[in-house]
Parts: sequence; structure tokens; C-alpha cells
Amino acid sequence: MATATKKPLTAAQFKTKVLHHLNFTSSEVDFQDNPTAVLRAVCLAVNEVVYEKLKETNAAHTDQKSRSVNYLSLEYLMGRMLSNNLHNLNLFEVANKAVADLGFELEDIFEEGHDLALGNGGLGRLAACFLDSLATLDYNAVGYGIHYEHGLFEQQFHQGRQIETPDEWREYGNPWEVCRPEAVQEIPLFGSVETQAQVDGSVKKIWHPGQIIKGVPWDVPIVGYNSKTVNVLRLWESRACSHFDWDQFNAGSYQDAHSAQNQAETISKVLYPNDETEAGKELRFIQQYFFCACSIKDIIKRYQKQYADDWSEFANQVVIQLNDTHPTIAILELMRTLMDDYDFSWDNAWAMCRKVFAYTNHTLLPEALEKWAVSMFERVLPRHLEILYTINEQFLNNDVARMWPGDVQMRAQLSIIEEGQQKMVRMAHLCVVTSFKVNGVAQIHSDLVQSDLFPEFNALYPGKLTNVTNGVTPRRWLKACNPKLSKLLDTVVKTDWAKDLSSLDAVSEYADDAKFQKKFMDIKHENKVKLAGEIKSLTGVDVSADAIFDVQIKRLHEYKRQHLNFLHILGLYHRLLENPDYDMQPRVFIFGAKAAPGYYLAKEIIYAINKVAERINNDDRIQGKLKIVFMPNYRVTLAEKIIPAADVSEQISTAGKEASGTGNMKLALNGAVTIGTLDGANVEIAEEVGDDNIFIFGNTVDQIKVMQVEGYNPWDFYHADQELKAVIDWLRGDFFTPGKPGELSAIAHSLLEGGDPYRVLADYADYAKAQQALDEAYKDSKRWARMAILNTAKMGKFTSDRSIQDYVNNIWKLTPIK
Ligand code: GPQ
Repeated sequence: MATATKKPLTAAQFKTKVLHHLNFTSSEVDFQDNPTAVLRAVCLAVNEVVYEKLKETNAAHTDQKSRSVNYLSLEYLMGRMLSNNLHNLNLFEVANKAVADLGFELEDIFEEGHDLALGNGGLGRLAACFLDSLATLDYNAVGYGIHYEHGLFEQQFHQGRQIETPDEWREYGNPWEVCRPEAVQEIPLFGSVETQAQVDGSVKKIWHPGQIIKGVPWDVPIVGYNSKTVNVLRLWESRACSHFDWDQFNAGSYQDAHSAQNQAETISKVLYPNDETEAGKELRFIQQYFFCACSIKDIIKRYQKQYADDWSEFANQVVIQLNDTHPTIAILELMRTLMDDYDFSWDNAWAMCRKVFAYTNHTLLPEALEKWAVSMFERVLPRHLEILYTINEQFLNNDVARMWPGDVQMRAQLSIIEEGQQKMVRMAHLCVVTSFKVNGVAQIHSDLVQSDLFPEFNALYPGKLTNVTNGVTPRRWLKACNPKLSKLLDTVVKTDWAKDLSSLDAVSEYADDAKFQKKFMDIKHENKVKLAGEIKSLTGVDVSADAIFDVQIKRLHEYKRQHLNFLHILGLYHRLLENPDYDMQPRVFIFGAKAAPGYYLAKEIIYAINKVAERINNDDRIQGKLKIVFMPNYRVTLAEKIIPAADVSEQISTAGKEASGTGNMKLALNGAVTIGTLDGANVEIAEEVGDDNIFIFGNTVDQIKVMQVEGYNPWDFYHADQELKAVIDWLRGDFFTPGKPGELSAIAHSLLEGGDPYRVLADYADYAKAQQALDEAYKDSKRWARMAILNTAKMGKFTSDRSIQDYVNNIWKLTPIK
């Protein structure tokens, strides 16, 4: 390919490009006080390089007829793109110089950028890391998703309470996306199905839709790190089919003409902000179908460009990965398309579907396992429901009946349709029945998927259920976000660790080297000073970079147990009030979390933490030993600032509840020491770093199960632990809210009267003990430095490159582009 011989851009050339865009694209001759215009021009200059590579990638894909993975995901949490693209294109230094020449700091220019926050949390960020790795490893991959007009809401605190405002990420345009009108799709909805007898005696089903929606694709180029590939993330925007119904307009119903348009455009209007809960809303269902239907049509169109009407290569060329059950309707849509539009027989269409779909499960939480009412299915997608019924019938009569003949109960249990007052479609069952592989996202999670979630399916389809442990891209989560540490690592690791993360293991040798320890910890300190500035400007709170920076950043969820962390902070405060000389290392507890707008208790937890922070941060009696900051509007960009400065990583979910976690990997990679339960990927992190370099506490999955069987009484723990009782009583009374007793009682209520569903009280004592051990360890600065260094050194396994290679080897069977 041409790039191999191309000379890299010089800073002067890059500057010329930026100036060109400032002058001709933005007509901004006076840009000195306009960093936004500079950002735009820099992005456009980068795009010149990106588009060139994109063209070459497309040509290579066509030439080599390479098999592609099509990643279907309702969420992509991309964050900002510029810094990452510069690093991946090896243009960072060049851009840095060019921008300095124009009188700006590159870092200030980054700050003008908006996050692409088209996702809620871990699942969406994982998709973004996977796209980075796929391009880096030169695999042919397309990400498909929705072009939400509003991504995840922005969070503010008003008197301690979360307020949501709409995310306006592309109000003034987004330089990273290109509209592709040539690839627009039309998507039918609603209506009825006609059965037509054919002359040969067979029947043909004809769907007469009630409405047609247009899907407009926006492509975001995905640049690989130090690779030849630029892939695309294709995001669908919904529009009314005929932009305007002129007949209606001329007949005088301007309003009606507009309302059809508004209705169509509502589909891609906003990302549902619920993480791991299903609200069962029709609009969400239509979102899922809309993007699946657009994507399936697009996949077929891409295939036909090469193979025309010859379907024999389809399953060799195409694999479709379902990111959780959200895109399950793609299965039914492919069945429908093959049969209704391309005259496939049932058997041939079904055989095809069983070869191309694979499904990733991301949670065991029952409230996250999607079910859709049959009645709604029937109204919105009548033809798809017919197909679903037939799939289910064949599954029950063939697979289930063969394995468990005459077992009525097993039929009911495994059926894709859940019987009851309101019949429901179990989306996960459809995924497992159809997919050729089903994977969990960390070993312990995949084991539980096999043993607890789908044991019967595991018996029915041996070998189908497997594991691919999650990973994170070291480009964004170390190289770009922590440049100082990256440069230090460069001095002792000979290979390009950003592309071969296991090479970081070489750093282990320096774990006890006093000089290296000093360098490593000096960098951590500098990062903490920088974060302290950010904390001051965002929250007004003064924190000392000499304190332990203890970080819990993730969505607000009871199962993630921010309230366990909070109770322990109250415990420390209690000890300090009892004994102002209580010996502890000064600590700053840093939280970042958004709560789903309708999640009452999550919002109460935020409020309680903010209220208590106000008191504790201003209490002179404790001599600054304890600070609490809840950083507003947690998002990818904020994570990139917090993670390099973290000493301690809080990964304290109830065992069995966190499928994997990925923040745990990012924090450890940047030298934070984990305090955590034996849950998700914590288990594998502990295996890698060794017991001496992690603080594990709490009940195990098996112990939690025993508790369940034997009966759990939170009051026993409350009465048995003086400190715990005292701090819970603070929350029940008016200690922090004088004159307003009970204002913070929601947490206490859920823990005591509510039965403590996530076993917070059962883990409190052991958590407090582990925290004390951590405090001891931090006192010994050599020991701590060793732990921190080994955490970075031992994270090789958790690069998303390894995850992708696992998917490729065990599921996707792709070959890299040459
Ligand atoms: N996860 Cl089902 C989400 O972020 N959202 C979801 O809707 C579901 C799962 C997370 C999961 O909680 C984490 O443990 C995983 O690390 C992450 O998906 C990626 O697999």
C-alpha cells in the first residue's frame, strides 16, 4: 500500500493544513481568541490523513475479500477523539508543535472538544475499546449503532442533588463524522401480514407495513494505532421517509405533516439512560429494531457488492456480534429478509442465521435481562413475531424434546416465550438458541453464566458457552491519558508496550529499584497535583496531593456498592471524632458517578455523599485527614484525568454481580492498588498481580449463596458492630441535616428494613479491616511503590488487543488485512 512509502508529515506541513482549514473551511482569519476554530481546523487536518487511510483500507478489504465482524451495539462511549487519533496516527508531536506555533497549547485545544457519549457505562466503553483494537490489529470490522441526537445526559449538582440536562454533543457540528446519503435505508414498521397461497401449494407471507422510516448513516472513522487500518463506526439516524408530506401541507395540515416527521425523528433522539435495567418502553424497542434493520440491510448490501446474488459465501464473509441482547431483533430481521426478500426456504435461512450470529452476555442481574411484551411485538413487528414463534416451536419440539422428552416444565423454562398474564419474549433465550457462540466477559462471570444462568442451555449445546475476558485499550488508558508515566515506561521497556502490553512485565524488575520507585511515585504525585487543581475548579474543595487518592468511578448502582464505601468513610469520621489523634494516612475519597434519572435510591446515595462531604470537608477537628469529593458529570474525559492520579481503586461490588468491570483494569494499569471483592475481573487481576499487591475482602460468590439459603438478617450485623450501628444511626437521625431528621435515611432504610439486597452490612467489617491493612501498607512508602509498580507491570493480560484476539481465535475466525 502507498502509505508504507509515504513520508510522515512535518510540523510545518501540518501547520499549513491547519491554517488552510482556518482560512477556507472556517473562514476564521482572526483565530487567536478562538480555540474552538483551531480545534475544528486541527480535526479537519487530521481527517485528511484519516480519509486517505480509510480509502486504502476499503480497497484492501475489497481486494482481499476479507471476512468481517459486524459489531452491533446500542452504545458506544467514545469520549473525545482528537488526542487518541493523534496518538494512533503518530502525529501527536507534530500537532503539538504546529499548534504551539499558532500560539496555543495542544492540551487547551483538546479541552474544547466534546465527548461522544453515546453510551451509559462499561458496555459502551468496551465497544469503543474493541473498535480501537480491531483497527489496531488490522481486522475488517464495522461497528453499527445509533446516531443519538442527545447522548448520555450531563450531570450537575444543585444543593447536592443530581440534576440532568440534555447532552448537546453535536449542536455545532462534529468534525469526526461524515454523512453517507448513498447508503440510506428504508425501514418498515407496524402494519399487518398477509398470507398468500402460491401456485405450488406453499404460502408466501407479505408484510404490509403501516409506516416507513428512513435510516441515514453517519460514519465515524476509527483509526488503528500504528497500523494501516481505518475502520468505520456507522451510526444510524432516523428521519421521516419523505422529508415533508407536501400533499398534506398543501391540504392545509402543516401540523400533521410535521408530526409524522417528528415521530420518525424521535427514534434516534435520545439514548436511554438506564444502565442494566429494562423499562420495557416501546420507543426503546423501536430503537433496537430500527438500528438492527438498517444494519442488516447494510451488511447485505456490502456483501452483494462483492458477491451479487450468490449467497454461498455469506456465512464465510460475515459474522455478527450481538453486544448484549439489545440487538437481538437482528436475528429475526435476517430471517425475515432471507425468506421474504430473497426467497430462502425456512431451513436455509435458519441454517444461515445459526452460522453468523454470536452473542455476548454482560450481566446476570435479572432486571437487566430483556423481555418484551408479545402484544407490543405483535403491534410493531407482526411478521417478526410470526418468525419468532416458529423458531420457538422448532426449538422446543426438536432440541428440547430430544434432550428432555415429555418434560413439560423444562419446555416452559426454556421457551423463548414466557407464559403468564402478560406473555413476554425472552430475548436472551433467542440469542442463545440462535448463536453459534455465547460468551461471558470475565472467567467467573462466564462460569456463572454456565452454572447458574443457562445451565440447561449449556447441557443442550455443549461447547457453545465460553469466556472472553474484557480488556481496555492501552492507547487511550495509558499512553494518551498518562504521558509522563508512558515516557517513563518507554525508558525501561524495549518494545512498543502500547501495541504489546504484555511487554510491560519487564517493569517488574524495577519494582524494588529505589530510583525507579522515586520516578514512578513522583509522576503519580504530579498527576495528583494536577487532579487537585481540577477538583478545586470543579467542586471548590481543597485537597492535598500528599493524601491517598482513593477512587470509585462508575455508574451509581446498589450492586456496585458506593454506599459501602460511604459507610466506611462515616466509620473513619466516627473514629476521628472519638479520637482526634486516630492514626491514619490522610485520604481523599473521590467519587464519580451518574445515576439513572429514575433510580431513586441511587440519587439518594449521591445526595447523602454530597451532604456529608460538606460537613466533613469543613470540620477542622479532623485536621484535613479526611476529604470527600463527588466530581460532577463523570464521563470518559473525566476518567482520563482521574485515573492517572489514583492511588486506590475501589472495586467493591457484591460477589457475583459485576460481570467484569473495566475501570478496575484502567486504574491498575496506571498504578492504583485495588481494594476489591472476588468479583468479575478482580479475580483475574488478583491472579496477575499476586495476593501481596491487592486487597481482597468480603464474602465470595459461594458464601453469598449460602447466606441466601440460610437466611440473611441485616439487623444482626447492625447490632453486632458498634461503629456500624453508630454511623447508620447518624443517617437515620439528623446528625448531618440538623432540624431535618431522616433526610438521609433512604440508605439506612434499604439496608435494614429493605433487607440489604446487596449484602453491604455482611461485608462491612471485612472491608473496614482491608482498608486498615491498606492504610498500613501506604505508610511504608517503599512497599507501596512496589505494589503500584507491579500493578502497572502485570496488566498485560487486560489489553483489549488480547480480548479481540481471543474473539478472533475462538469465535470470529478473522484473518488480518495484509
Ligand atoms: N454492563 Cl448488561 C453495562 O455497562 N451495561 C449493561 O447494560 C450491561 C452490562 C457492563 C457490566 O456491568 C460490567 O461488569 C462489564 O465490565 C461491562 O458491561 C462490559 O462487559
